[in-house]
Amino acid sequence: MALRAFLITVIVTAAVAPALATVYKVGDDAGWNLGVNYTLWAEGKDFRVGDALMFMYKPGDHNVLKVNGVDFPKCTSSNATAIPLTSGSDVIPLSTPGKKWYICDIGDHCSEGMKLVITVSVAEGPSPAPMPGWTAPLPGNSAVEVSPLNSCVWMIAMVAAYTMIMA
Ligand SMILES: *[C@@H]1O[C@H](CO)[C@@H](O)[C@H](O)[C@H]1NC(C)=O
Ligand SMILES: *[C@@H]1O[C@H](CO)[C@@H](O)[C@H](O)[C@H]1NC(C)=O
Ligand SMILES: [Cu+2]
Repeated sequence: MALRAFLITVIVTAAVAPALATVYKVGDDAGWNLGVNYTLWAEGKDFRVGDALMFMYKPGDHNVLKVNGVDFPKCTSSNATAIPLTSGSDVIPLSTPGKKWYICDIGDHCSEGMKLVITVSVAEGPSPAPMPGWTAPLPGNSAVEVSPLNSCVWMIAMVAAYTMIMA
């Protein structure tokens, strides 16, 4: 029966979606640039191990350098071997819990605001929203997380539902 199959698809999707990783586009539409308050951007976001950050900017204009908590307020890097990311679409997987610090290493960009500190928590455990994946399709919300994986699950669910209804 198509309706029953559809409901099963919805339930399975609901169960799987929250477990999938979120890719956070840093700064949302503003990207990784001057004139953005990244403290404000990170506020209220629930970064988990398995999620990723995506820094989007014009290559050459900026870069992304991971620093430690001592260097972060000083906008410096004491790690001589650390190499900044420069591709303009840098994806950084959040593979361990704890605080992570990132700065733009070009000019005075860091002290002008191009610095981001986040706290990553373990993937397991209680989530503040029961199904964070379901908020992803909302348009026009600056707090919406970019999540190709969730979108993919949604698409599969839609196609499955459509196929079953048409069958
Ligand atoms: C950025 O936002 C945070 C949190 O709202 C605020 O405390 C801080 O003063 C802001 N920084 C700037 C430079 O506006
Ligand atoms: C310095 O940077 C390198 C390369 O990114 C990294 O592997 C290493 O862990 C860093 N060292 C410290 C002390 O943060
Ligand atoms: Cu910069």
